[in-house]
Amino acid sequence: MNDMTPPVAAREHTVESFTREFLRELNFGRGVDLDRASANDKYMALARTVRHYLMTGWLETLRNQYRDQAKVVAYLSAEFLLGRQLDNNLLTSNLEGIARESLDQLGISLDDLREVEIEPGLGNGGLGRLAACFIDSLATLDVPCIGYGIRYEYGIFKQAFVDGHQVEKPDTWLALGSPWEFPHPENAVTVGFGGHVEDVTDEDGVKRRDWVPASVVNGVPYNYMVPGYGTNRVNTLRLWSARAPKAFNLQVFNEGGYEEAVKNQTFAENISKVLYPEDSTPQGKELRLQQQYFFVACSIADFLCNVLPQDFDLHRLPDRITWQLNDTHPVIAVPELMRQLVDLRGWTWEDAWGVTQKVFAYTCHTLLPEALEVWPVDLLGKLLPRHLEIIYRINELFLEELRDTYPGDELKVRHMSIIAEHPVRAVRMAHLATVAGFKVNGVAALHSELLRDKVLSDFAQLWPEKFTNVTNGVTPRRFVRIANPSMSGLVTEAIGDGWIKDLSQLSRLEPLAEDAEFRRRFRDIKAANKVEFARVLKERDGIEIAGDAMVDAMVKRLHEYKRQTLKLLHIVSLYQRIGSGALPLESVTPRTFVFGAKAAPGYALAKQIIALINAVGSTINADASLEGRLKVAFPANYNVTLAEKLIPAADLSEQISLAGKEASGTGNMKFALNGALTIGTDDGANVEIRELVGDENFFLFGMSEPEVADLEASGYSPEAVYASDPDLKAAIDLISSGAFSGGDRTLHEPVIAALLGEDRFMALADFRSYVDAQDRVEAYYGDFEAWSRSAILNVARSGFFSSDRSMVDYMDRIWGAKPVKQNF
Ligand code: GL7
Repeated sequence: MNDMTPPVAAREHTVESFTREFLRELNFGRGVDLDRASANDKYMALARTVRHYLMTGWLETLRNQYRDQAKVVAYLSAEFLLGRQLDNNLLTSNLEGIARESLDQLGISLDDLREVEIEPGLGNGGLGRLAACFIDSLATLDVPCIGYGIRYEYGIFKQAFVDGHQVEKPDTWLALGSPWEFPHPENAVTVGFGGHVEDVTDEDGVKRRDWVPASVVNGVPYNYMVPGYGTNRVNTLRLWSARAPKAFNLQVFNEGGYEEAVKNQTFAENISKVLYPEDSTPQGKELRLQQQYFFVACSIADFLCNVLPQDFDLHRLPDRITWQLNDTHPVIAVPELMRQLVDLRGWTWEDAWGVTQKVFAYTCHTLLPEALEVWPVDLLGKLLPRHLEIIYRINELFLEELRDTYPGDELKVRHMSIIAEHPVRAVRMAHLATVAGFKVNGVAALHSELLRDKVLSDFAQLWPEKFTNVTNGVTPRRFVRIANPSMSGLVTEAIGDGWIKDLSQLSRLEPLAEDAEFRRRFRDIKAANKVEFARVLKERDGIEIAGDAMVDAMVKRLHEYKRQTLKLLHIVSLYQRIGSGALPLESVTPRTFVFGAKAAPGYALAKQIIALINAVGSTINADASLEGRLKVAFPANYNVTLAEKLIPAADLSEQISLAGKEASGTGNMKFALNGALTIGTDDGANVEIRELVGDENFFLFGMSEPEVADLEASGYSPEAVYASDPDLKAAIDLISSGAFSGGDRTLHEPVIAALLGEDRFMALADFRSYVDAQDRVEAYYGDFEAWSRSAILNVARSGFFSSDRSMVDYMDRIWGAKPVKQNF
């Protein structure tokens, strides 16, 4: 140890020293005595204590970073959906046992303090959670990485239900303080917006373009520790917060012009005010583009000026960094780096482009055409006039190259252009990313194939070597070890704890699927997890469910392509058939249908679907004739914290998107890893899950992607399907009759009209196949030994879905970055 070591050394892991530190934090950090401390005081003191123990690793990682000058992965993402931090940091600092004992001795329950933490919901769903899993894995694998993003003051909205309808409330996650962040206002970076571009000639007579912004905003970095598991490495997540450079105009304020005086401040601080509650269908919002440019400009300036040594020769940039673009949100980084090199450092265009093309790689996360971001040139030019010029120039050179390669094929040139002409002139961010990036990847095997063959096929023909796949993954620390401690204990008892860092070791559980005693213990754990989930639902939402029914879960954003309506039609059909006597109640397995879903606030149909799910739920839950066999539980505000309770309790995982629409899915992986069986279509990563766990341990249904394409081409009539399937017709008619809306036939009409009219995502076409698969589920679930065997095999065969594996694939196929072990 040297004299730079912080006061509490990482190695000093005793209950006594922990207690000392905790009390010191309480007294000196919070200014309270133990007897008068609130739960928040105690949580804060605990968090600060834990953070001390990680500090040595963090400082050492930073020191090594400067010393080794190793290649760094900069993960640029508008979203990091972190979830609670305390549990993860207790795990990585190996302090859980010590903290629990220490707090016990003080008469405090660690579990109570855990509940105090409000999770930072700085993401919409899968894409944001993926970013959080990736930085966890990179730290665990000892790979130098900086996550760059936005410190939204308000994260994803808090969902409430009023009469079954979604109401959005602000997510005040910072209200009680945030013990995990380290603000550094002294390292603020300045970012410009608007204004104009002019020609200037510098002292050496060199002409260049000079951007004169109309306003500037400061980006203040907030650093978060990203500790690896089983290593001393602690990487950094740097989130930017926007501030006005000049807080306000005192003169105007003193004259009583209060609003006028803080105008600049409002403009600036709005930029990091709130996470856009969009999922897959971005709206062309000016503020969103401001956010994108804001965090990207801060991050590039930070890396070039603060992370790299001052004398670093930027021609060697590709040896030191890959900027991984998490979807198109950060793609404005491309012209920003060009501006940094050409305008600010006087490089030639060719040199700058040569370097730029070697440092960016692009991950696409969608297949929906409407989700591919485009920015109208009017807007982009108004906000970032110089960047628009640079984009035009990139495009001009790209189109020249295309015309050389495909002489006379103007149609192809138009299709591939970075600039779209219709309906308005706009920049296609996915094209810009593909042209500038040295690699483009999809997020599951099928998705990457469809990207290559459909969405970006022209580009894949031109540059086949650019395209690759990296199937998503999830961190086994949070989603198995922390979320499911009992199952983790059982697994560790059986195969040791190596699986936590090397999830492929789960395959060693395979033989135990044949062991009756192991199956019994596995089942008992699932049963106990259900009881715990039921307790949480009661306490959190006042929802009562049976502790022993089958838990059938569909949790994901509300989107037509994900087909919550298909799940709903199955529930309504069961209800209808029971009610009509076609299905004897005694033959129905007791089931709780759990939904968790937020709808984008502007997505009217999604909100109507939520209202319908709630309406069906209230009716079914109140119907005494069902004797409680069917229950619908739709807790509001599904988030990472609730996921960690639900997933370990689930028996059945619903992954029922229309084939060819879900890029990957990651919830599907979390469920399989916790021993739920999947009912799913051949879509996204479901394809790989099924291949690995085996057909006999997966309930496949529905059309394949080529079948969907064929049906689309030959003309799809939802009306005809409705007319030809009596069960489907009866279910839809029951909804239309007003059975779930107190006789009101109009209330749910828009949902029904969307299904019977266009049914864009072919829920009706897959209904029969889905219901048949559900019948197979029922039958199989009755054979509890067979079901447990399949559940264990799901766990044993899902090790591939660790985000550690994803990171190794990114390193091999894209980054060329290597682990750097810390020796101390
Ligand atoms: C998503 C995809 O929809 C989802 O299938 C994928 O698992 C995830 C991570 O790759 O990315 N794309 C997207 O825009 N969101 C997603 O969750 C919000």
